[in-house]
Formats: sequence, structure tokens, C-alpha cells
Amino acid sequence: MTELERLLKAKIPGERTGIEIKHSLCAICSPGHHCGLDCYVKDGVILKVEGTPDHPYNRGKICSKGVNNRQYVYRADRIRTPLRRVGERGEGKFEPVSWEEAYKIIGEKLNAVKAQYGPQAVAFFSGYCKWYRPLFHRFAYSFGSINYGTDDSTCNQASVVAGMVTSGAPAGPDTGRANTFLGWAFSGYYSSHLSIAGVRALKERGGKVIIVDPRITPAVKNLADIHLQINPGTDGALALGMAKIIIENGWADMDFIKKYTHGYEQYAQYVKQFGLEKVASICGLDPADIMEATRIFATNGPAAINQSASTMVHFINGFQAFRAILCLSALTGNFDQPGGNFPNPPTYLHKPAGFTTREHEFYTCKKPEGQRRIAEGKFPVWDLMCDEFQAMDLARQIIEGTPYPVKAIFGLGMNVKMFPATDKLIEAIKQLDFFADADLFMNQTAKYADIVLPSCSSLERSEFKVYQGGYAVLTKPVIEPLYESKSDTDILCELARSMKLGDEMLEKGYEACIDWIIDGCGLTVADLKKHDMPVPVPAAKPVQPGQYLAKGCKTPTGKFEFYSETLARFTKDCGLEPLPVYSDPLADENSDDMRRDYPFLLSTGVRVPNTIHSRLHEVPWARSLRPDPCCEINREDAAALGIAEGDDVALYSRHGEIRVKARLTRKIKRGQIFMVHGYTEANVNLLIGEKHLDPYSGYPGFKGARCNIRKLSGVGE
Ligand SMILES: Nc1nc2c(c(=O)[nH]1)N[C@H]1C(S)=C(S)[C@@H](COP(=O)(O)OP(=O)(O)OC[C@H]3O[C@@H](n4cnc5c(=O)[nH]c(N)nc54)[C@H](O)[C@@H]3O)O[C@H]1N2
Ligand SMILES: Nc1nc2c(c(=O)[nH]1)N[C@H]1C(S)=C(S)[C@@H](COP(=O)(O)OP(=O)(O)OC[C@H]3O[C@@H](n4cnc5c(=O)[nH]c(N)nc54)[C@H](O)[C@@H]3O)O[C@H]1N2
Ligand SMILES: [Mo]
Repeated sequence: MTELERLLKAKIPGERTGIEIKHSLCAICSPGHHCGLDCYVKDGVILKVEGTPDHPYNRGKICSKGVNNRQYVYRADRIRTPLRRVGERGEGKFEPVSWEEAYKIIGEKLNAVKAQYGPQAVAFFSGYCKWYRPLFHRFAYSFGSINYGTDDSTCNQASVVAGMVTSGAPAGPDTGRANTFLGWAFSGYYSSHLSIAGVRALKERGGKVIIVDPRITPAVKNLADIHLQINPGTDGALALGMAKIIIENGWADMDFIKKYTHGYEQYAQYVKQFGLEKVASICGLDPADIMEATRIFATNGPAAINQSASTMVHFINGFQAFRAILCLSALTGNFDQPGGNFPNPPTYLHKPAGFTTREHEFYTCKKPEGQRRIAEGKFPVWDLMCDEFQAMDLARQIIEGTPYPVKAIFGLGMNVKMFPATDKLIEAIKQLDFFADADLFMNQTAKYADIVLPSCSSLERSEFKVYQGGYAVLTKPVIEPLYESKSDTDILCELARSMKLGDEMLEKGYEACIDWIIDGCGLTVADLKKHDMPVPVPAAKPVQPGQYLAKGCKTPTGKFEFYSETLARFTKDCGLEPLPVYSDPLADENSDDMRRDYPFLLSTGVRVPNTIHSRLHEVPWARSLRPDPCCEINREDAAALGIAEGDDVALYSRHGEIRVKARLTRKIKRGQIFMVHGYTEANVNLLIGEKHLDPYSGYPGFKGARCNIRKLSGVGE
């Protein structure tokens, strides 16, 4: 091997090899992260990726998902050209069409539905990706439809709303200044790897870590001083029981409570019924552990609570559980205090960076009046707080046509596998007059579309992004978009022009839109284009604890509300409770018959290191870590059912059945089964009913439903 060959094999950048390091960001994962990436590029091809060492956010680190970027971008099932369906819906038979032709068909079809049924009969829906959302939201409104919806119908928005209802603003943990870290459903190693360093540092300076989780996770093993291995979905009871202990031991911060909170008397009265023995029995915990964890949390302050983004609200009692946990922060005077939890308002796309943008004005200025959203009236707090439809009622409304027909969907990255009762949504999509979807990959959903558009990845596009600490970046593409793919924002702006939507801003293109949104921050797109790394934003100012309470909470009383006056508005007509009440996570599935036929609690979608939702199941490196869809079952349960490691099993509920492999574990207690979501060949969402929803948020009980399991004998099964 020559030296040059050796250098090339080792992918060493430089003039000799012609390998260049180009900066971008990893958008495989959630927008809360988007780590900086070094892409090693030669002749327009990505050879490898690494974390960018001097990136202000991830400082060189990337996770086990991010390392897959090269294989992700070059996945064999990338959609190459715009496509028109020629076979049956779902059959996967398409013919290529030009972009102009695709835009023309989309325009004609959407306008035909609008003419016949009204603009609200067209629904606009976005899957997980957030980066194009302000433009997409505005597109829907400029078209004239109020029906814009996203994966926020199932992700972390319910946690945000629970925070808004209680304190007026969601409040994150100030781990850097805390003495105690209460990780409530915290699995940082898997779902948010950069959060671990802060917890480690806290431990190193002598702080205490409590983790509440039904599983023994790496966070439990490596970080926890106390692990409360709770029964899934019983967290609300634990939080209320802890409140009782805190109040009775005189650990509540009465000065804080008097000054900054509302409804303490009713709350203190309510928690009296959550005695230690009762709570220990509901939660499956040792009373002594609950006592000790509560003592540490309440007396070794400041204490920060890190609630999971979505786990708590993935139960039908989750909204109130989230509130009950949040109340512990105010009860102990840790809310909006250094080392506690403090609100840090988002700057752009959920990410706080210490400056304000005109993200919301950008689309609300086009909001159509006088229309009723899909699901409107079913989840009144959602209606009040969220500027999008709750998608859990989408399939029903399409099929039943009430209160009005929905006849077309324009989707960006729509993914039916992620909805409970996926089969019903597919039925609904089959009944539409028209369905268009843009995605990188020919996934199960795209196969049902009449027109499929090829989107490109973050490495092939230019994308605006803000970061904590007051940074912003406009990335540059590191390679040309593959095949005929385009960035989603170019698709939206070109379609706006082709359809003559009459929206000058969208017609001007993405950069003009961003310039409008960031106006006043001290930087323009032209400034950002001079860099390929995040730069400090002149208008950014760090947000400090205490600032929020000083101005008064954004709640009806201006206080932190143990007793929510917002929820109280809906008590009489909708039965919503103003206090953070506890209810059974399986309330709708707890009949004797159900207990007998489906004795296991099914928890779906606990995060695993090798994938985010469905996005890496088809990527060879990531897939090799977990080649088969498998469900986890406690070893003793498995033994009782004659199930051995790797056995084929049927996992079923009253709604459906899937076939997977059994993985035996001691990491979960008896009576529970955990299964990862996002597989087409074993879609666990077929087991979750469309009506198994939290009445406050409309969120599905993904993490608490009933199921059963049986070993498959092989032949004929
Ligand atoms: N059972 C169960 N179901 C769940 C969950 C669970 O825990 N359990 N979790 C829920 C949660 S929290 C969430 S957030 C949702 C996530 O649900 P989805 O957002 O539907 O999940 P993804 O698999 O990320 O699918 C997004 C789609 O977007 C495509 N895509 C990726 N990048 C781009 C892009 O740049 N442009 C376009 N146009 N498309 C792109 C992907 O290829 C994929 O097809 O799932 C929910 N569903
Ligand atoms: N690797 C990876 N990372 C991801 C994602 C992914 O799909 N894969 N998805 C991203 C998205 S969209 C989201 S919303 C976030 C979600 O992020 P997280 O909410 O952190 O994700 P989970 O791992 O589902 O849940 C965290 C922990 O909650 C525990 N848990 C489960 N049920 C209960 C319960 O009843 N009570 C308590 N106290 N704990 C419980 C789980 O065992 C787990 O250890 O992750 C983001 N990050
Ligand atoms: Mo999510």
C-alpha cells in the first residue's frame, strides 16, 4: 500500500487526499440537540462523520445514532424523484414525474378539495422534523386551512401544556447549581446523551441523585444514590405521597408558598389521602425508600427535577402526573430558583437561546378565522394552549366525516406507524380524495400517497438553528442534494409559487423568511452566511432564575397554581380537575375480563441507543445492534410461560397482535412487557387502542396499556 493509499484508507483530510472536513448538524435526533457534525467529504461523497470538537453545543461528542449519518443519508430506499402513484394505495407502484408536474397535480387536487368542501377539508401534517415548521404552518394558513398538525400530538407538547397550566411556562432543571437531582423517568444515556455530564459533575461535587424509573437503566446503575423502581404509570401517586411527607415534616417552604403560589390549602388537603403505606402499595415501592428519597429531595436543596420529555404524558393519567411532580418544585421553594427549575423561554423551534424571534408571528399573522379545528372541543386545554390540531382524532374524522369532512392530507415526513391504531389511520388515508407526502425514504406511509416528494437530509441542505448560550447558525450543505431531492423549505416555497398562494414571503424563499423571523437579533442571513459554525447572537442575554417570578407567572392568578384556575374552567362541562389528581393509568382497561385476558402492562417505545423512532431501523450499523424486533419480559414471567431467550412470541392486546422475539431480562419487574416502536414488520402501535387517551391532552397511553404474550410453537402459527 502506498502512503497515499494509507492516508485515504484512514480518511485523513488534507490536500494530498482531497478529503475536506465540512461542518453541518445531525438532524437524525430531536431538535433539542442537533449536534455539530464534521463531515469528511471527497468528490461530493461523505466518507465519515464525527462530532465537531469546537462546536459550542456538543463539543465533539456524537451519540450512537449520530454516527450513522453516512449510512442514513445513503440509505438504499431514498426516494429519488417526485413520484405519482400508478398502483393501488399501499401497493408501492409509482412512476417518476417532474417537480413541475408534481407541484401542478398537488395544486390542482388541493384546490379541488378546497372548492368542494372548504379549505379546512385539507389537513397539513408534519412528522417529527421541526426545522421547516414555521414555513409549513404558514403554508397551511396561507392556503386557508386551520388544520395544521404535527407529532406534537404525541411527543412532549403535553408536558409543555401541563407546565403552562401550572406555572405559566415550562421550567427545566438547573443541574449545574443543584445539590440534588431528581431524575423522574430520566434515561439520559439513551435519549439525551449530553445531559449526563451535568449529573456526573453534580455527583462529583457531593450531590445526590434520585431516579424514579420502572427499569434498571444505565442512569440508574451509574448515577443513582436511590432508585425508586416504580410501577409504570403510578408516578402521580408517588408525587402526591411525597408532598404529604414534605408538608407533615415541615419541609415545605412556606414563605415561598405564601408569596408565589395559589391553591396551597386545597392541595395540602388533597394530598392527605396519599399515606405512605398506600402509596408504597400502589407504586410497588418500599416505604423506607420513599421516605429517604423525599427527605433528600426536600432537605438537601437546591433540588432540580428532570422530568422526561414524554414518558409521563404517555399515560392516560399522565398530564396530571406531570403536574403533581412539578408541584414538588414549588412546594419546596425550588421553582425559579438557582439549582432548582427555572423557565427559559424558547427562542426558535423549542430551543432557548436567550433572544426572541418572530417565529410565532410568522404564521399566526396568516391564521384563518372562523374555522373549527379537527378534534376541537374534545381536549379543551389543548385547544386553549396549542395552535394546531390534536391528531389523535384525525382518522376518526376522515372516516366519519363529522363534524365536517377531511378529504386531503399534505404531509411532510408523516409516519402512520407512530400513531396508535395505525390500521385505522391507514383505512382513513385510503378513503381520502388526495394524499401527498414528502420524505427521504419510501416508508410505509409514502406508499399510500398519490404524490410522493423526495426531501433531502440536513447534510444536503442549509438550515437555521439556535443553540443555548446565545448562538445561531445557518448551515451550508456539505454535499449536493442526492438524486432529485430538495430541502423541505424549497419544496414549500416552490409549491407556494406554483399554486399562486399569494404569500409573498413564502414566495421569496427560506432565507427571506428567516431574515424576517430573526429581525432585531443583531444578525442577518447575510451575516450568518459568512460562517459555517454557530456564532454568538448580539441580542442574546442569559436568562437567570428569579426573573420569571419577579414578573409574575403567566397564569390567571399570576402565581404558581397548585390549583389550576385554567383547568377549573373546564371542571363543570368536561370533568377536568383543577388539582393534580391521581387516577388509574389503566382505568379504561381494568375490568375483570381485561385483567384476566391481558394480565401484562405493555410499555411501548422506551428509548434505545440505536434508533430514534423508525428512523434507524433500516440503517445497517444501527440495525445490527438489535437485528430483530423483540419484547422484553421478566425472566420469572418468561419461565412461568415456558418462554426462553430468543423464542418467537405473539404479543397481543384486544386491538391486535404482532410477532416478535422474546428478550428475557431482570431489568424490569414481573407483570410488565416493554417493546420498542417504529418497526413496520412488528408495529406495536397496532396493540394500542385509538380511544386509550388522556382526557387532558388527548395523548395516547403508549406506556401503559394491557397486553398478553404467548409462545409460538412454530409450525402453522
Ligand atoms: N408506541 C409508541 N409510539 C410513539 C411513541 C412511543 O414512545 N411509543 N413516541 C411518540 C413520540 S414522542 C414521537 S415524537 C413520535 C414520532 O413519530 P414520527 O415523527 O412519525 O417518527 P419518525 O420515525 O421520526 O418519522 C418521521 C418521518 O420523517 C422522515 N424524515 C426524516 N427527516 C426528514 C426531513 O428532513 N424531511 C422530511 N420531509 N421527512 C423527514 C423520516 O424518514 C420518517 O419517515 O412517535 C410517537 N409514537
Ligand atoms: N435514542 C433515542 N433518543 C431519543 C428518541 C428515540 O427514539 N431514541 N426520541 C426522542 C423523543 S421524540 C423524545 S419525546 C424523547 C423521550 O425521551 P425520554 O422520555 O427520556 O425517553 P424514554 O427512554 O422513553 O423514557 C425515559 C425513562 O422513563 C422510564 N419510564 C417508563 N415508564 C415509566 C413510568 O411509568 N414512570 C417512570 N418514572 N419512568 C418511566 C423509562 O424506563 C426510561 O428509562 O427522546 C428523544 N430521544
Ligand atoms: Mo417525541
